[in-house]
Amino acid sequence: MPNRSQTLFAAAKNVIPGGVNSPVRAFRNVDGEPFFVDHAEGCRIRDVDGKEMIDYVGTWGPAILGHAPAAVREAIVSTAQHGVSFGIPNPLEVEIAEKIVEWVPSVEKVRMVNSGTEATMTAIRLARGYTGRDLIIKFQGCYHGHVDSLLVSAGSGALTHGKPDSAGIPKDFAALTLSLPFNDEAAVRDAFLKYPDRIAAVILEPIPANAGLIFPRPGYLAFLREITRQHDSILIFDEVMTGFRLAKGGVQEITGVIPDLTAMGKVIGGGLPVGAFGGKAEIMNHLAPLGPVYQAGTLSGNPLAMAAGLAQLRELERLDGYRKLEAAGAQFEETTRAALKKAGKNYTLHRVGSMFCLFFTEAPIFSVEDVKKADFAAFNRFFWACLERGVYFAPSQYEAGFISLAHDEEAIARTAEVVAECLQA
Ligand code: KE4
Repeated sequence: MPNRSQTLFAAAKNVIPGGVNSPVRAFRNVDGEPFFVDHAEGCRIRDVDGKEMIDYVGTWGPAILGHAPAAVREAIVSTAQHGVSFGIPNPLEVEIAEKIVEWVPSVEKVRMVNSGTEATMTAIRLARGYTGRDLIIKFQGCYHGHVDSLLVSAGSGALTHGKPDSAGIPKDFAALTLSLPFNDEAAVRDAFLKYPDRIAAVILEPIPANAGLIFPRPGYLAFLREITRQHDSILIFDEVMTGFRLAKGGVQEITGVIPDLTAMGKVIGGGLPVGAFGGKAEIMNHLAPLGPVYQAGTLSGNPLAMAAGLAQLRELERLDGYRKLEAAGAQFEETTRAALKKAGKNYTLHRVGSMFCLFFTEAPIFSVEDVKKADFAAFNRFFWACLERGVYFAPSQYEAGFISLAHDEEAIARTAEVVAECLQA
């Protein structure tokens, strides 16, 4: 007898491609079928069959306070008394813009959009419009949303023109994107030597979290800052995942490496659809209606989304959130390392702040090529064994995990017990 999730998934597949509104949710990376959620609160979710789990996906990053925090719920409800959408400037847009400018070192001006994809897509267009150049450098293993010019992998050789990572992207379009290995300074140097004065921008996740969680080698971000400055190319940090998560000002605050433009999202929406991009006023002022680079959006600056995001940012400040997230992350790392030792596994664990990834390999991880060497079958067994015992990790070795302010010591201690049991799966 199928359970409710199975019945719902069968119905979903009749009317939604693959039964999901975003591919990773289909659990194909772990050779299974998804559960359907009924309720989410704090660090726990409950599926439609009543099974409760400790959640380390946190709707892929936004749930930094935990699910449905009271402050965010109340902000949405009270704002909705005034209206749901205006398409007219409203005070909340100014408040959140001022907060983002205050928190993020690179941001002098910011434009709100409705997803991280919109943020990176427009940052690329702005960089091309500002420089008058066409080529873009991205890095293998970095994901920036489903943007045509960024769904591109390395061509036959890293320095040849990129090839589409998806059907529907004209090869001539992909050819304008160079997809280079991450953490490889020589590859970037060669690209600028080969295409002097033609590279509009270099875009990267400063700590890639879409190929697990990969750390930049010491000096790598500063190198990218220097070489883009030398060549009058725009440095874009995609902090959709790391922004407002690892620190108020994201990785650029932690490292002191300040990009020209920053793409943002997730946390600043409090769970509602939001993205943003910002940077130097000199560059941002090239956007319509001031300048020649067009961008627009019906729901950009939507009052409910702005109120939810503002409430979330204010709570992070009020609760001294980043210090507490670091403490929770440290407890998670310590207890997970103890579980690995107990299980006799020397897997590579990367953790920074409240983000982590357990790689099912003992090899060091510096690039997505290293991640490809992981034991994916062992990861899949581990994923399902943990889910069975009430711990939900991201359904892919290529995804990062997220700890929230709602993950208390008891939940993290329970997780470590489950991890120790499941490492033998
Ligand atoms: P969205 O368009 O999904 O809001 O953001 C795209 C995006 C841009 N940049 C980075 C660094 C991102 O991680 C993302 C989206 N992250 C994925 C999780 N790996 C969203 C989950 C999904 O695709 O369903």
